[in-house]
Amino acid sequence: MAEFQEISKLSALHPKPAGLVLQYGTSGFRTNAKQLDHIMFRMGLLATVRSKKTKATIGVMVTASHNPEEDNGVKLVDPMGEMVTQDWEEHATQLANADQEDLLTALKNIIEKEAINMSQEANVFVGKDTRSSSASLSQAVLDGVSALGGHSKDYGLVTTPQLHYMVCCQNTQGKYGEATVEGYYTKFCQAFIQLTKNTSNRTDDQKHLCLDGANGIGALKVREMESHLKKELQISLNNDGSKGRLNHQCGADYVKVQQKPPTGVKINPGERCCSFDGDADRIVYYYTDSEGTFHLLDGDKMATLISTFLKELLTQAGLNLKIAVVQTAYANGSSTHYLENTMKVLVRCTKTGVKHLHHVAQEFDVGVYFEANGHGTVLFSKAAEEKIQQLAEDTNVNDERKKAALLLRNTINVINQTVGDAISDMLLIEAILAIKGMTIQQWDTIYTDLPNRQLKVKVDDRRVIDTTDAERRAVTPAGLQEAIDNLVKKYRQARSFVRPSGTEDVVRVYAEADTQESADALAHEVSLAVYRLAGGVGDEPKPLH
Ligand code: 16G
Ligand code: MG
Repeated sequence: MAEFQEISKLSALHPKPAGLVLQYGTSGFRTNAKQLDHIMFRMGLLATVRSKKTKATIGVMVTASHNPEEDNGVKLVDPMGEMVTQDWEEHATQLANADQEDLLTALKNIIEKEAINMSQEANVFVGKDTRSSSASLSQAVLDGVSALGGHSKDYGLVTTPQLHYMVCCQNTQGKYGEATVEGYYTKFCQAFIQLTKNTSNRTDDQKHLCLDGANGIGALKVREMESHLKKELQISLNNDGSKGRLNHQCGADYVKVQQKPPTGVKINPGERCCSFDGDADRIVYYYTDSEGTFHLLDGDKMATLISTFLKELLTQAGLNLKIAVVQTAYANGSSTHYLENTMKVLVRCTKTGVKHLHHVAQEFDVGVYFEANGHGTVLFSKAAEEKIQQLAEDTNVNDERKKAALLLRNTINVINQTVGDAISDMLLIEAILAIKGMTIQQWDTIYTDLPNRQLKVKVDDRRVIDTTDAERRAVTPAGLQEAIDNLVKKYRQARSFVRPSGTEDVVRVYAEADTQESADALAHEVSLAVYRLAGGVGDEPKPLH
């Protein structure tokens, strides 16, 4: 076939370095940008084949999210805007690692296995973040698409969730919104303005938000969006990329892991602040109090605020819909306790990685999912959306139910249901705080986080650690879980688990306990157990204090 000749010719322009093997990580390939040109070309091929298979538009996003500027990566987006189905991750790995001369065979294998009709049209949307390597890498994706005769649309600089949104809009023939950045701003900002319009006497302070854009794409896009907010939200934008380096001592990941404010931002006591990550699919909130103490409001706090708000509205609307919160093992024990025992909402725990949370959330009428690191969104089932819509249009219901239904409808519209979205989450949180007349301090006191610590341990081969029970227990190596259980018993309100990272060559250790000293000590002791029982390399982990 003519296409295949073209591929041979073009793939030679994107050669694979001999011997290089890359694994598909939690959400795609990610490594130093210099090693990724052939991966991008090949993911262009794969997206085209996937588009033929699904008879729908597929997305390819070039980004390495919260990782350093020198890295890059690629995420594939399926027709409804969700992450590519896990069945195809194996195809991605095969294609990525095929030697140059075996590329056509690897591609043909996928085509055969998936029974692809090669005469089917293909359509691929491509986006990129602000990394200096992203321009040529996204061009490599586009080359891959055209090598297989696919159509492509290059959205240029967009956030990851914006690209997910575009794909969903396109494949639902505009029902989800218009597949342009302008359409994105219009949809989400209008919903925000509708939600907040009856919040009487919102002061200027309440309308003001301090934002750390991680020197990335989120900053550019917030600036573009600003006029659509009609001063109902006034954002002072820091780390906008004009001087600082991407994700360097700033951004959601830095703030969450370091548990301190980003550099480059002057924070006034009590002021509401938030940080995006490098591709704007994560957000965390924080403030410093009058004594200068830093308070972090992470994904768990957002899930709690959002689910409380939604549950109250569902009750007021008299709608009997099943709501659940989906978390991972990293969720602070206090948040789980509060949700289950005070809020009486169903909580489910699943493996780390958006794709896992997303799927569990789809099982409910209203599924609120958040990772503690700030990635999350809310999914509404079709039936739930319809019931809310009907009630909002019903002329025979009392004012209270009607008002709740209208708020629910606008809440659905302010949420990007395709994937966690820092911009959309920010608008949702800002709207809820406005509606409830709540300050960030009041939000923070809903429950108190248990002190916690995360550490990394280097081991020879992290695959020796196998986990179960949503990563909360280690099955191998022998004796590790028993050792952890014995250490945990020494502390109060303690919990700890270890898991191999899906994105870095390390084992991650998490511990929480009643005091910071205890959490730190426990995390250190568990690190030592990992080091000794799972083949630690380098120096033994040292105590934190
Ligand atoms: C990826 C995941 C994120 C997860 C993180 C865990 C997506 C879009 N991103 O960044 O959800 O928290 O990996 O990393 O799925 P780790 O396995 O290195 O701890
Ligand atoms: Mg990200």
